[in-house]
Amino acid sequence: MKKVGIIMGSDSDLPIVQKAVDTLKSFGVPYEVHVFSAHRTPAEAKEFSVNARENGFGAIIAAAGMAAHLAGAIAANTTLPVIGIPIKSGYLNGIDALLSTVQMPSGIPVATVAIDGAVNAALLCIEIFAVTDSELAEKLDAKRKNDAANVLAKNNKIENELN
Ligand code: RP5
Repeated sequence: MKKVGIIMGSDSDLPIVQKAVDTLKSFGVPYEVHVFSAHRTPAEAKEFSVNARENGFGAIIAAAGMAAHLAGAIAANTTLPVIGIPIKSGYLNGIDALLSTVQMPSGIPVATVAIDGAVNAALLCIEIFAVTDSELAEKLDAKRKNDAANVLAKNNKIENELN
């Protein structure tokens, strides 16, 4: 199976990024984690991106806060799917990172999830891999069913308590 590259702009992003790691791990999807910054270590970010396909990656998650150019800078150097996680940090609470990540010019796409949306970033990678991997697709179906059962159980509890 291809790997997911998980790149974060700073180690301060790790508490959020960890949720993507945990999600990929729970599906048995291989990954590599790195701290590369579009601004502080642009050469390393570029080298990773340029070589990602031949190094066995199938998708890349890029998490960054503030003036978050990481996902776009990575997408500029690869045609692998890039999923951006805008991280909530600094004075603007992630709105800055959201707009920086989502507003890509035509031709260089970045699929942007919600602010701090690390679980969905991982699930999108899994869904991309599941297009050609029926075992992964079955695991995704099972998770959806399990999640729905949990919500219905909560609904039953509240209905019984309040009605
Ligand atoms: C961004 O700036 C990082 O992705 C992080 O979210 C934010 C703050 O970084 P640190 O100053 O905590 O290293 O580049």
